[in-house]
Amino acid sequence: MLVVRSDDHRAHHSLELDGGRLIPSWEGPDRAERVESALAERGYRRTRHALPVSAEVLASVHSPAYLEFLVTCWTRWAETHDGPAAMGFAWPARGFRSRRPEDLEGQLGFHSFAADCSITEHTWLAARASASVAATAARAVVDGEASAFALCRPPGHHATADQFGGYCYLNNAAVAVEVLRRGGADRVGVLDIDYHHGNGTQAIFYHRADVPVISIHADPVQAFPWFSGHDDELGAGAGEGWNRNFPLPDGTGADRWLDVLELALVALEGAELDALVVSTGVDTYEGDPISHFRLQSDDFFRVGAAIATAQLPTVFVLEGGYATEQLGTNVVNILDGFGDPQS
Ligand code: OKP
Ligand code: ZN
Repeated sequence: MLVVRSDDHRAHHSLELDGGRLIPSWEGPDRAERVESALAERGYRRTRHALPVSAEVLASVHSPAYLEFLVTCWTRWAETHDGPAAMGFAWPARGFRSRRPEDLEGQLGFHSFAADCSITEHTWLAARASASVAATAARAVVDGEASAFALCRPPGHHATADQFGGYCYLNNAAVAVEVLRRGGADRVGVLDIDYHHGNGTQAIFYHRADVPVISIHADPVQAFPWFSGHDDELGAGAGEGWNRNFPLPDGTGADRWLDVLELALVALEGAELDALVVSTGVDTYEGDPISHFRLQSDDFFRVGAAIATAQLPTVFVLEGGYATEQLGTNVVNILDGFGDPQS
């Protein structure tokens, strides 16, 4: 399997509000390093550097105002603040208006939905590189690769058209979908197996029938992002029936989780897809420090093998996974389980 990567993620290490303190984010550069070394150890030698994602593809996923905000945020922040991270602290919550303010601190709230996520000097560089990794992996599949792994960091599935949050700034999975669609795949499915609900991906494609989105995740009554991911969110308008959520309780282990994956794959089979994007989070691992499912490292082989039964051109896009030491093993177990005759 082809691996697509970039070094530009390294300078992005943001701060997050955690237990009343600002701490270095759980989502740090060491994550990508662990995945890189596991890939090398396990013989994944076909590696490609990301080519820059086009402005056109980015604009098909995100709003112009949001992209402009991301590009300029740190410079604007540093002109008037000496604090180490730009983050919102007031949001257009219930009863408020969603009219975009002019002031930067207001815009930080307008363009985010969570305080686990901040913008620092190189966040835009890293976020754009991450989207470029996804775009390049998708392009490789358009050009004939059976599958590709996009080693994305920061992750993307929480990012909506115009909001960051949950460590995500640009929606890498949605970028991959758009590149596949432009390359001739009429119907592209998203299968999101991260522990957390991919609220951003759901929102971006909620009204579309050409991009079915299926997610298996922790029940939002118990877990972040709390306000998205219930099983009655089925899509709307033209997209009605094309969004499916499978929320599961904390403590869920591999047998139950894999049964639900079978259901998700049956739903995808009915969608007659041309290609598949897998939002590949391994924070379902039992040792994950911020998540509460109980998959073990060996179970990830079964996850990859099950996804292979869909027999679709597939782009794996890295999302979460915070048990850093086992992260590489868990990710590569999925890829190995999937298998790829070209590798
Ligand atoms: C991103 B991805 C509070 C921690 C809250 C939310 C989890 C974001 C997960 N400091 N962070 O889906 O793995
Ligand atoms: Zn996650």
